Amino acid sequence: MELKTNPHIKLNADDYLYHLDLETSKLDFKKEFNDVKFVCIGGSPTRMLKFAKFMSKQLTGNIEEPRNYAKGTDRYCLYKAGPVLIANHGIGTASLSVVLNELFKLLFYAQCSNVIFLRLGTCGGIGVEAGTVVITDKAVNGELEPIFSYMKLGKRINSPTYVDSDLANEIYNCCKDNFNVARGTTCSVDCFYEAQGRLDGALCDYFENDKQDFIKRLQDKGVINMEMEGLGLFSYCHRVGFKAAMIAVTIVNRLVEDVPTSEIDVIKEWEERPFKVALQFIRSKL
Ligand code: R2B
Repeated sequence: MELKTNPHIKLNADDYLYHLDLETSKLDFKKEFNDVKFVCIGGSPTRMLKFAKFMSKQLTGNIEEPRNYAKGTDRYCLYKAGPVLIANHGIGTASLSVVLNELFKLLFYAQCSNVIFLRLGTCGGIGVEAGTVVITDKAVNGELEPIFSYMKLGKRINSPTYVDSDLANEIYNCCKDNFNVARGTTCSVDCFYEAQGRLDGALCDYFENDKQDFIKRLQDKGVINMEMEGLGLFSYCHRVGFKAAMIAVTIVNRLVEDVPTSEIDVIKEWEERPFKVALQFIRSKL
């Protein structure tokens, strides 16, 4: 059997998932991962370790330090809590694309089916108060088009993004009574500073009124948050045939300010909100 999106990848071949430091000849992927039904990813390894501990305790009652399957590398981390695989993806689509390719192959070698990907992230809010959990129902690029642009063999490919609105609705409906959640369009870009119209990067040749015009244009298009991985997530998952959703907490309202609060305890509490939404959704499916 071969991976349907790459005929070069065969089920029983030796493969080394380099950035996860996992080898098919050294680990029985099917035995370790065949029961995986959800893959939860987020930017920071520390936050995803926290999520792994939280999910282990909630789903299995296990309070031991979770095993990091990717401990041979410091690129990414990889944990498992019951049927949930947990990894970090770093910042931006380039970093996300590497771990997604290797996670997709891991799921193929483990012969998993009907897996749902959830990105649990942080983002900047547009007109929603900081601490709001945003469920994406449409993803657009910095030109406000629902298109993910990437390079293949030296050519630029523009691929339309697809957000599974049934899945987004399901997540929203299962948590809307318990959490401060909003549904809307996410603008996904490659840079934290200029592409998001911030005035506080080292490079900036525009002014407050230009930034306000940009943010207003976003708002007029229904954008309620900005981040850096959503377009890639939806595009890659759609191409390989996995459902995906994004649950991202706003850590700043960009209509008011550019820089998130420096109160670290407040940020930490906000960062855990997507954990709770994901747990509630995952529990509803088990
Ligand atoms: C949100 O936060 C990170 C940048 O600080 C980035 O990964 C994103 O999308």
